[in-house]
Amino acid sequence: MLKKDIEKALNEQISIEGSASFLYLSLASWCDTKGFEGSAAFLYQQSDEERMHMLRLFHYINNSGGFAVAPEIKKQNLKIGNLADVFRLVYKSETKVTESVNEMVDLCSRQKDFSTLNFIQWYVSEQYEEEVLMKSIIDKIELVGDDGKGLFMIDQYIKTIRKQPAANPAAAEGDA
Ligand code: OFO
Repeated sequence: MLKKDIEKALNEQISIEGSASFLYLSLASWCDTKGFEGSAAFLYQQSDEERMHMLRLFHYINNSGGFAVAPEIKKQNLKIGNLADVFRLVYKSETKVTESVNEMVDLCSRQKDFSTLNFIQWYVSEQYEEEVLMKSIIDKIELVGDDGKGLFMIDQYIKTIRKQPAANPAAAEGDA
């Protein structure tokens, strides 16, 4: 049975993953309408992935005697000038997710909830991989600056990125 404060924190994590999913959908839309079709495809895929992260939490909470709550969709006012801005927003969102995952780890350790601690480890690995990937994309975009040809090439490269979810034994548990 989940402790109330663990259930609350897991539900907050659902909300954070849901926000990331919708943020990536908005960013995909921007890319789609600016000719960055590779980045759009990548971000649509990332948006789906974040939804899966959310569902994984849903199943875990409900399977553990808690009650998973669907998050509210908040309107996003984004200021995007170029492709670098898009991936800076992605990176910022990922660091926010990482912070909250780390807080979950801390809470589970303090509460000695080793089952949830084990479950949340998958997110720790996933976040590490996401941050490294997004940072490497930003580095490449910054290398070419405003050069149209360079941005086109990078967009083509981004299209080829097929991220594998983090490998962790806990991944199978509560898998959506
Ligand atoms: Fe689920 O936020 Fe990153 O992966």
